[in-house]
Amino acid sequence: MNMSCELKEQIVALVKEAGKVVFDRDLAASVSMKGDADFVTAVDYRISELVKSRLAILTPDVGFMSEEGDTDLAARRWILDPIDGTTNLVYGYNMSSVSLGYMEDGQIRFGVVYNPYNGDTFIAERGKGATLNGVPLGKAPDRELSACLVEFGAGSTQKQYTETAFAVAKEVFSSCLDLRRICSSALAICYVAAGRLNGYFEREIKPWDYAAASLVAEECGVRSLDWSGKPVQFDRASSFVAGTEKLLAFLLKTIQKHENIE
Ligand code: LIP
Repeated sequence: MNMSCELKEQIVALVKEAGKVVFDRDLAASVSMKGDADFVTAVDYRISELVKSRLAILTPDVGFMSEEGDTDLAARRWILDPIDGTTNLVYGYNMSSVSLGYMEDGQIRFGVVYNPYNGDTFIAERGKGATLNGVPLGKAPDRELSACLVEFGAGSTQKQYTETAFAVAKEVFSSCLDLRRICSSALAICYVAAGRLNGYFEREIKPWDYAAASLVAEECGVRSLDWSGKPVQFDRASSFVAGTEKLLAFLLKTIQKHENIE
């Protein structure tokens, strides 16, 4: 699909409109459980419905995949995380995002990640760079290990990976400047692109967590890989590691030592 400037503007406006739903206190307070330690709120559902219905009008020939129940694997599809950082939303932590990526033939072509709490808007188009709030992001800074801040991703529903995740985290903490847990994967990956963080790892996340953000990162020279070092795919859950060059090599080596991946 050739996206016109007008369509891109409409998509960004839609994501921002959808993000404002987080401020609806009644919807945010309507919380249910999808599983152990796995929250969903009426905000997630409202955003998913809003974005799906508008995209059906704007791009009727494009499929739709969303965290909240849409499993379309069409070659051309939108990939939405209505709220990435739902636990943060439930706890009033003010660190969540709406993440929407457009995929065609196995590649993300366009992506928007929006944090409604501070207005941060990351936009990327394949081959044309990435912006934060309209300002172009250059190449992410390739810091020395001792100067790297790293997002330690460990989903509350993924306790089975505790030993591995914390073994890797312990080593990363010892060698790098510090760890962070902002707990919105999409924002963490965009933060790596913007130099606010330098890397991120997590044993298992879903395509909607990284689809849009991985393009923002790629346009800033940051690769998104699975824990065996292959580029991530967008049709199933995946292990995930992203980082600037020196840090990425260290993260992969550390991960593979603890995972015994050849
Ligand atoms: C969450 C992430 C978080 C990650 C969790 C989970 P949700 O997504 O963004 O950073 O650690 O594994 O996937 O459920 O809030 O959309």
